[in-house]
Amino acid sequence: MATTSPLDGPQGAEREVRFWPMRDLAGLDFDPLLAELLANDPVTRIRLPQGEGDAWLVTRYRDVQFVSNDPRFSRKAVRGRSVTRVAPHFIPLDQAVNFFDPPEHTRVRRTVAKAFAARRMRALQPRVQQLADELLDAVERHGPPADLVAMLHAPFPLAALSTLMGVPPEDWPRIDDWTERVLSAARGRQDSDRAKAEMGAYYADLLRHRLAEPREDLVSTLARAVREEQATEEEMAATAVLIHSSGIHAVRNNSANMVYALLTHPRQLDRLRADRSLLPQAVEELLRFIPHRNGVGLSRIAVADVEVGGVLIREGDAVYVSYLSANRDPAVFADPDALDFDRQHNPHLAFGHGPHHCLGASLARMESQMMLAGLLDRFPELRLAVPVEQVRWRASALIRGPVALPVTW
Ligand code: FLV
Ligand code: FLV
Repeated sequence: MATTSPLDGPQGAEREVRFWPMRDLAGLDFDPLLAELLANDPVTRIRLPQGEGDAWLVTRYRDVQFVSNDPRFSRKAVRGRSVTRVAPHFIPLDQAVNFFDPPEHTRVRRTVAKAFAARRMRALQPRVQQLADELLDAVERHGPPADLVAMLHAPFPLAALSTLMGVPPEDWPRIDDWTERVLSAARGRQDSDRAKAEMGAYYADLLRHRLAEPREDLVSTLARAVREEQATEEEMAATAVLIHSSGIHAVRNNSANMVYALLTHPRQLDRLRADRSLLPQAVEELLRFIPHRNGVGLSRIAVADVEVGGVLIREGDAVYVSYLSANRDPAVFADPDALDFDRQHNPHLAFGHGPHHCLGASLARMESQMMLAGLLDRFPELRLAVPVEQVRWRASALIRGPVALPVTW
């Protein structure tokens, strides 16, 4: 009797390709296509609105971990290839750390890894707390209603990252403008590419200044790596652009999403108010639960034939993983669609997995905890100032978040 294996099914080009059109979703709704694929078609072919050709999309937790941690899936091989994607342009510059593979990746990442270690973040805590306190003071002085995006979520990570990098306050508005243009699917390729190039040139210049006159900041750390020939100026400028813009944009939107999620899940909010020691695990659960982005981010290219979840992926194929769907996989998370601050087992992948795992995870956690703690302490009656349907969400966004978050107390 012949045995059948999953590999006997239709492979590669013979498989149906699903078009994923990237419609704006309401609130923090989970993308219905991701939910369906996770349940029924965990390794599938997709086509996104921009770029060329098709790609694989991997949605289950185990398979996502496997692909993001296996050297046969290359980021370097994506450079210069017009892989099907959500944004018209590539977010990173070619020489940024997320476009390298080990061992080169290890060399580039090592230049900054120590500066982002949990221990260093704890040393930075008082300064970052002061930035948060100043913004929260201003919210109190302003009085209700107030827009938390404008008054807290947007300025806080801009100030925190810029202080860490060593970018002077007079340049923050330019950094802010470049960040919004680089991390957008809606501006068009030319404008986003120009913003990315301008921000890269800004950092190349700042690196030269710090090479001449080092200070106690991250740009000086990057400049030292150039001087000691651990990395090139182009690699360090591109990596600075990635760290700065991603760090601002992800925390800005995700922390607003966290507050929105709390204000629309009153039982969990009450639970947290009643037991403030839950805050760290509440932040982890919010990271798991919130669908951080639309679609998928940066792909990888298979550099050999590899079987994933019983499907043969061919050398040269582009592969995406979804950390969002992995975070809702019922094989790992009981009742995955529930926001539950008492969840005991929460190995979420909100910061990715493998060698490219988010460098700024400790800083992001610290910033999110500070913002939520400050809001809970100061505004015990915090609530939305408008009906929930009137909260407006970023259109054609890569990273999801509210345009404004009007609250009262
Ligand atoms: O840094 C990356 C990133 C950040 C983020 O907030 C969302 C993402 O989808 C990504 C990504 O896909 C790749 C990155 O390097
Ligand atoms: O959203 C994306 C993104 C965010 C980011 O902070 C860094 C990135 O490299 C990316 C990316 O490559 C693709 C995205 O859609």
